[in-house]
Amino acid sequence: MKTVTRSTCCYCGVGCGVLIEAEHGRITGIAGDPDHPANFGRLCTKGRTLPLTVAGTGGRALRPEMRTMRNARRESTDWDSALDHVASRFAQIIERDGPDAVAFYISGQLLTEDYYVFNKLAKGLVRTNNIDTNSRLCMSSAVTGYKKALGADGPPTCYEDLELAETVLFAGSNMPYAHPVLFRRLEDAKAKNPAVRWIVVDPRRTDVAALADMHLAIQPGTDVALFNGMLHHLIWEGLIDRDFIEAHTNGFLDAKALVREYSPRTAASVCGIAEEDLIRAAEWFATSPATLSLYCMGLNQSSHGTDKNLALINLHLATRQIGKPGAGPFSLTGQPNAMGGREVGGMATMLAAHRDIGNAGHRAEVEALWGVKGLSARPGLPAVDMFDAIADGRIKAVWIACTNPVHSMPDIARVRKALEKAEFVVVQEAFVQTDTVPYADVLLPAATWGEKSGTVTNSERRISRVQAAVQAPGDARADWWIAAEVARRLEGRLASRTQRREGEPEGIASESALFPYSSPEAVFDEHRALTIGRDLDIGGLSYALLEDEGPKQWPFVAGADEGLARRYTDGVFATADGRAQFHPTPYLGVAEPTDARYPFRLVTGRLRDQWHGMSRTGRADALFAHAPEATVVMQRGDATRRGLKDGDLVAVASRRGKVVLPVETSDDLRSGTLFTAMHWSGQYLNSGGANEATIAAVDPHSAQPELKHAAVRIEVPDLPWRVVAAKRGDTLALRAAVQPLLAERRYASVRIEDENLLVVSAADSVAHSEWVEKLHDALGLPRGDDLLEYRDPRRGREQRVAWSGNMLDGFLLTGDTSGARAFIEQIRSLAPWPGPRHTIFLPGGEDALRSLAPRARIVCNCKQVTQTQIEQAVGAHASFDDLKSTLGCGTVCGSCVPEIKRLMKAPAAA
Ligand SMILES: Nc1nc2c(c(=O)[nH]1)N[C@H]1C(S)=C(S)[C@@H](COP(=O)(O)OP(=O)(O)OC[C@H]3O[C@@H](n4cnc5c(=O)[nH]c(N)nc54)[C@H](O)[C@@H]3O)O[C@H]1N2
Ligand SMILES: Nc1nc2c(c(=O)[nH]1)N[C@H]1C(S)=C(S)[C@@H](COP(=O)(O)OP(=O)(O)OC[C@H]3O[C@@H](n4cnc5c(=O)[nH]c(N)nc54)[C@H](O)[C@@H]3O)O[C@H]1N2
Ligand code: SF4
Ligand SMILES: [Mo]
Repeated sequence: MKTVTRSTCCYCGVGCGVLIEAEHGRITGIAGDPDHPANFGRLCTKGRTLPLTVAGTGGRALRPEMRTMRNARRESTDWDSALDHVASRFAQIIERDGPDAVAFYISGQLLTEDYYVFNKLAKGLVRTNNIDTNSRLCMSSAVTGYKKALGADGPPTCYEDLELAETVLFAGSNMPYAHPVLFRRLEDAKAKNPAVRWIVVDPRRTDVAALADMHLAIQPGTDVALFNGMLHHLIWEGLIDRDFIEAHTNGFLDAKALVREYSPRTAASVCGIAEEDLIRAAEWFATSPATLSLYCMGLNQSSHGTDKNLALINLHLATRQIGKPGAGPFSLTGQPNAMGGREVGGMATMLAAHRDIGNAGHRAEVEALWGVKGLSARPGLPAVDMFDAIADGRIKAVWIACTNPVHSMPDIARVRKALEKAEFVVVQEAFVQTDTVPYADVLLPAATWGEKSGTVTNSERRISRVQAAVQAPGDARADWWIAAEVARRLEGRLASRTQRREGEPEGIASESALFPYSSPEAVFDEHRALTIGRDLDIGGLSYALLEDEGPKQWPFVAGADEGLARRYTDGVFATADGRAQFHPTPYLGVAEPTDARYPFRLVTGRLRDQWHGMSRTGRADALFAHAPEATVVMQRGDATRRGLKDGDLVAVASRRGKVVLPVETSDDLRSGTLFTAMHWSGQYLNSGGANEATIAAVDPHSAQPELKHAAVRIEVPDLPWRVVAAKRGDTLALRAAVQPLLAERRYASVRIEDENLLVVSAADSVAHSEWVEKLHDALGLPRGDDLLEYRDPRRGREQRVAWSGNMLDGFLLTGDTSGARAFIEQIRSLAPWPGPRHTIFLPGGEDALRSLAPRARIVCNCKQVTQTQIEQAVGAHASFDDLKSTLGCGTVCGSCVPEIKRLMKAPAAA
């Protein structure tokens, strides 16, 4: 029987509604929910391919696993044993070393209910505030920015403002890649009203920068100088709203005094942009009827990310671009439930429902609501400090859930060291092919998208119901359930610390006082109770209401018909005196300036079709077509000056570590800047990717690390020995087989070339023939009749071709690997080899192979349209509508539209 289940996409903070189709317990399809107010039926490439990520159980965590002795292998076990083991190890360590000797590192991808239970477990039961999340790497500067300036966390804006804004400032946000469906709404708004202006502040020329009315290609990290310079100009020209400032804000004079030093000329020169552009941007910002700023990691991931946020909010306050339709500082949330995590207070520095740990009254309120005593007043350790404390032994046990810190934290060498040192590591994961799973002493298998039920809150404070369409495979369980089961056991064991009830045995609490939940709904109801009277009051919400009436924005007080679309429309802010606060924001630069030894600035960010550590998107071969392998993007002139061309291997080295990658030249960067995508990890490379090089410097207010910028140099390693091998088959299984070999070479990279075709490239200073045999076997290349070999020792060349009938099924080349591309194309063509097998090595065979045209890059994933096809059509003067009707590109999900428009705008440059 076919079922359709209403739920949400589990990727980005847009929070699109989806309809999940399932049959016989398997997810078979997906569609955008036409009634969901975030997407009205749209989905992007990632959302559309979600069913592929949960197809099959290969690579899924299916059973609890644990090791009882250090360095032993983990063995499968049953839930009771795993849960008892986790509870008893945690209890032991807490009894021995105190509650702050344990820590929880969780995720903005958990549902609100999961998050709530973890937070209560840490703060209410263990009584440690050592619970932090990957939102520390993501949203924490936005949180401190909002709280300091407006008095409360959460954006004042809503999605409708995307349609109502007349000037849109994108600051450190690559929306076409990171928030695609919201970008569709902006595209539509601009198409309807061409007077709408887009200003983009980004050191790279992204697709939106290329399409914008103005691109301020600032030097990385200089945003504060830019915003200060803009404010200086507006004050000087009298383009600020004095009445509003007078009536509704504090601190303007301090901010004014500070920006005195930032004349447009000074600021523009710090930023490396034209003074006229800065002035024009300021005037557009101030004089537009409605200016909306959309900002993301380019502001937050900085050692002064809070100041970047505050400097931008200063501009909004000074010009009254806030609290009215189409205007305001809109922090785009990254993860699907970063907001929900903030609501339940699931971080080291906050308490439930936007309460503060340091506030005794707030602690007492939470104690009363939870029925506990003695919440810890000591702030917990934020992510970077938490891993440092694990490394130096202050924290002995850590429970990691729904995040992959050995990939995503800055300076991962430090994280690896910490996890090696830890006495006890629990990893709660849905997929096993990640860089963190090997460190688990206990692996707890989690249910994932399509299998979970609860709620999430998207970027516009809108709460949606998430529903399970199928049962989780194997023994995988919902995250809230796992946390609550351990909590119940821990409650029994820690009962001596609290008040063990008369006659109650030590061990599992038969009737849990603190964790009595039988469903996520019970958890939600408790969370709701904690919000009543707070700024995020959701007293009027329930599962039933969300299911009957659809997603709702908070606040949504009891008896309300609707949530609040826009906050602060009356000019009353959430501060004690109701006034917003200006902050003087001096420009402080980046944590690690470039110098003669490390002359390049490494910038990191996202690809269109991949999600973080790729544990999910990496399961959908189709998502590799847009960017099939890890590269480092280098400005063309910088590359030429060093004699580098596309494909040359370089080491991007910082003071902390390095990553070897092929060069990809580009005109979209300024000289001195490099870019690499954050997604690639030890699952694809011989290193852990970008974060081998990044720096763990953090913002003093938000503790958010500067993941965007590190000073690096380019080394050209001498790696003359090359291997390229490929195999057709289940790429997930092939990847699992070759991954353990990658770290053995000085360069190794896995690319997914096509559906069911995996390619491994490696390089080293000398030949490693045993490794070649290991690779041969890991790829499952044949050894008998179906292998054809050609050796030319004089030219140091070896070629192995695997056959399946008269088709090429794989190959392995060492020495001269220049023929690899031709072999790949032959496999991709799915054409039988026209002659006897051995002719493939004869001159005629080589010619036949060489004549195969290399595949061009796919721009449109849905219709498989290549860049070459689009460029040819553009060359023949096709309009956008022509392209749509002839090639079909851009007609389905629209994720490719910005790139197509860009190719049309500047065919030569692109
Ligand atoms: N496809 C895809 N979408 C995603 C995600 C994903 O993994 N893949 N992840 C989600 C998550 S969790 C997040 S947090 C968001 C992130 O969404 P974004 O923040 O929009 O994405 P990033 O690519 O990390 O960074 C945005 C831009 O910041 C620029 N930048 C770098 N340094 C600076 C600077 O100093 N100043 C300014 N102004 N700009 C700078 C980069 O060049 C980059 O283009 O995306 C969400 N959506
Ligand atoms: N250099 C650099 N580093 C960065 C960034 C950057 O821009 N540059 N961005 C940072 C940002 S903004 C973010 S948000 C982080 C993201 O970094 P991570 O949090 O490490 O990202 P994910 O790979 O999404 O990790 C989520 C994990 O949860 C697993 N999972 C999936 N579903 C479930 C489930 O239902 N339950 C459980 N328990 N597990 C599940 C997935 O398999 C995956 O391994 O990366 C940060 N790191
Ligand atoms: S924009 Fe794409 S990734 Fe984000 S929620 Fe919507 S479908 Fe998912
Ligand atoms: Mo994020």
